[in-house]
Amino acid sequence: MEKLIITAAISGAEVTKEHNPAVPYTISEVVREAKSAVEAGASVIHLHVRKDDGTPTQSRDRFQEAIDAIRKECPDVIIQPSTGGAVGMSDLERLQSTEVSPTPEFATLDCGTLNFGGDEIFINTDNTIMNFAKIMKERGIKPELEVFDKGMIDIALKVKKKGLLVEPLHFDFVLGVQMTATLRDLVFMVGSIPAGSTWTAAGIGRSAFEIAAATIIMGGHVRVGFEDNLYIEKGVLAKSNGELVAKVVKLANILGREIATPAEARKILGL
Ligand code: KMH
Ligand code: ZN
Repeated sequence: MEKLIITAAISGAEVTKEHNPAVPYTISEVVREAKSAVEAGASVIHLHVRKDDGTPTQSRDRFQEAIDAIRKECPDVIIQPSTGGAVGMSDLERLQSTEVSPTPEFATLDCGTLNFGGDEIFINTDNTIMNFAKIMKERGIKPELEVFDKGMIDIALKVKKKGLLVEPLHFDFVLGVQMTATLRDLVFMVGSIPAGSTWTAAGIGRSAFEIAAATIIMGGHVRVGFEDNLYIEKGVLAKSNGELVAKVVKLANILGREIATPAEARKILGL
């Protein structure tokens, strides 16, 4: 089986220090969390940035600052900026994360609109998705197709039909936001993507490690991190993203799956 790529989603845009005091806001906190994840075995950092007070931002300058600072400590890691940003941001605002230098090799592409809790709606119209895909293709950025339910796989395949996505596709199944996060859901999602695609799965909240274990067995790749889950076990907050990544490494060791280095992850993903 292919080696396991672990993505650390170190901060997200929605979780705060009130949820877990280790959620990073400042550049030095972002570097601390990225470094802890990489040292534990992550080869990809999924990156959101914040202002120092924790407010989410898609500012090009803030992304540049964070990426440059992470690079100094973790020169080889794959940095995957978010183009999702936070609920309510405009498309132009969100795309700024792809305008850093050098151009990112990898970035997220959200493939549909979804309920994000309470009155929040994360809007991704067909035109938004196609425009993001076109820009990412022109800039040579590989999209990680963020799919929060099966319909979003179908939207991604529609975008591919228009020639805006290059195969092999890479999907990230985000389970536990819009759809539930059961093993049946995971098997259904994996069976719904084109042969030859690669995939990562992220279980939100309490499903994180159950989804991780199933994914390791099924040959997919795993995403964990504060964006998705703040607890290392029931009722115990994780001290760092590194602690969450280390738990996935432990599961992989038990289940006999080796961990990919960033160079190996680049090969597997075709970056
Ligand atoms: N914060 C969510 C609204 C992504 O990074 O592309 C969007 C998100 C997905 O986190
Ligand atoms: Zn994200």
